Amino acid sequence: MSSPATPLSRNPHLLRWVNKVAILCKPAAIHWVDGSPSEYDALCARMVVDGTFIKLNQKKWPGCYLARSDASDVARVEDRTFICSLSKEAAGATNNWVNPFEMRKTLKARFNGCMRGRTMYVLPFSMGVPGSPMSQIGVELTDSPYVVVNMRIMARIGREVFKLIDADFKRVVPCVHSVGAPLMPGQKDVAWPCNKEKYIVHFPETREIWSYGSGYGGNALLGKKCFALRIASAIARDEGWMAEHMLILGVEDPQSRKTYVAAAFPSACGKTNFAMLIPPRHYQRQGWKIWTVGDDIAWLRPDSKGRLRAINPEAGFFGVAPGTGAHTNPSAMRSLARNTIFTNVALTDDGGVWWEGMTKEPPAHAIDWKGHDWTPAIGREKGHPAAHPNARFTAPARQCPSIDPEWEDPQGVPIHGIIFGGRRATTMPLVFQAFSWTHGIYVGATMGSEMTAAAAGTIGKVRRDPMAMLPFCGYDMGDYFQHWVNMQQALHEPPPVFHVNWFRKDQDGKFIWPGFSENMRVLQWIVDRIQGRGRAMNTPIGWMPRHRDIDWTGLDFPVEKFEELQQVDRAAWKAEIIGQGELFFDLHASMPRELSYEREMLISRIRA
Ligand code: TSX
Ligand code: MN
Repeated sequence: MSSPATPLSRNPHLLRWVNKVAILCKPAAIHWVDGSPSEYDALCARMVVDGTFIKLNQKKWPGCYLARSDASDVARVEDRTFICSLSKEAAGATNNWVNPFEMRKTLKARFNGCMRGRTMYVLPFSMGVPGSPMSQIGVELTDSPYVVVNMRIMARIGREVFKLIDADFKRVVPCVHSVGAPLMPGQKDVAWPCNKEKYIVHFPETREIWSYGSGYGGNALLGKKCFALRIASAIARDEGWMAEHMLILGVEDPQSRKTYVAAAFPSACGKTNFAMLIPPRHYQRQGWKIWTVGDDIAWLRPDSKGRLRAINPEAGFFGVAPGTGAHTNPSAMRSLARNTIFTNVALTDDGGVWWEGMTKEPPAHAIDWKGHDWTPAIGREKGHPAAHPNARFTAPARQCPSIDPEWEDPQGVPIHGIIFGGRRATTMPLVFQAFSWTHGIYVGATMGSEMTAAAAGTIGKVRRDPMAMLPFCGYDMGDYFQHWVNMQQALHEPPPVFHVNWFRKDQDGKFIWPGFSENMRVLQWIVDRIQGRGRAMNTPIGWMPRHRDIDWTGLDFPVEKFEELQQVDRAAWKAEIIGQGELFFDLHASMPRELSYEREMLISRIRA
């Protein structure tokens, strides 16, 4: 066996760049990542010794580890996320822009010597199956072994990717990551090194990513949000495809026909739960089945016949643990039962993990995500949860019981419909279908969620998150909408667009819709509409099902309740349209005219 210091690539551009970054960051060693199981096991074992990882009870949690982050490094840092295009206008009003020359100077100072005393890993990765025409390749230079092992679950990494790079298969996106915590000679390391100053920087024009100061999730696993969304969205715009914050699922009907949809929801709407939905019993008996392709990101591209096809560029799920349990998402629970890395969940006395919502009964005692003793009484009295609300599991997608047999098809799966959604207590009905592609774009562009737990005075206020892409678009949002409009030209038949809301409440503040498995009834109506057999009525906001257009077998959901759920309240919609207008104000310079026309038409229909 050769030493990890031996380069695994002969590509001169790659070798030169690795050398250049090493001279800047001054690591103590370089490790070329081959992606093998033995390398993974050795890195995990090393992290157990160093205190970064706790090996869980292998009888109950085979192949699983727990990491606890620094208490200050627990989530993405949007205010420290930068898009450094040449012009400020290209980045747009909703992104943090810094002049790229200024930023390069800042980064050079920060990265100078930042890896002292650490190993720099050369981590090649493919987003999408290696060699697929829809895939993209990157190399992340990182001083975090935690990043290497997480990336091995979330992406395709190692030798086979180096092979593609050496064959000059495609352009490589260079990514540099440091936790920003150099070690002086003799200095003892901490379990979770990081720096209080953080920079998550994207150069969309030169297609580079530089990340400094954080070891957590989207800040550090650069293939995910930084590459597969921010950089990929800019590449996709240039090349005529789309990088979207969407799950992909396939609905198999009793005739064994599969209809695929891609769906975008803001955070805290249960996107992963929806991607792994289990149909109610009566649907299962009839032969309905939901197949999961992805739970977070979709790359969509028209094929030579003008049909939209999509891949999930990821290989794993980096899911929020709290709220995930046998009742809300049994498929996720089976996905994370082995070979999973947990971050910031609680450790139970029997060497297992626990988080709020995993089971109804909390354990009598646990070690919380900060490493302190925890009991349900402490949870209640001090309001301290056992797991951090943003605690995560990193689990291989292939372990999901509902993973689609086609999920790794290099050509992607056909996309027959698009769904947008939000968390709205009022105004938004359970489901409607947009009148057209451009109306669908308007629906996606104006979508939003009500804030559940927020600063005083903001509860109930709608936070607009167009296509769930506000934090993830690598260029101006108005230009992004224009790209959606332009995509119609490449599509033989643009997919129908739907809007759903599982969260409407009644006068007593109770959820009207049972949600979860019962969402299958909505999916069936959507599939029926896509296949041209579903019935609907024309309303001012779109096509909507009547009570009789939905299959209610096995659920007592009376027509009056359904009408409350589907009600289009004109007064509420007038206020809604005014709220939607704020977005047009912020983005007026680049907003496509098509969307202004859609707004005018909506106003006319509501007024009529
Ligand atoms: O994920 C959710 N989905 C989608 C499932 C496929 N959640 C959890 C959201 C937090 C991340 C939901 N919560 C859903 C939903 O459809 N609906 C609700 C709201 C709700 C919560 C509890 C009940 C009903 C609705 N309980 C009872 O009706 C008993
Ligand atoms: Mn996401």
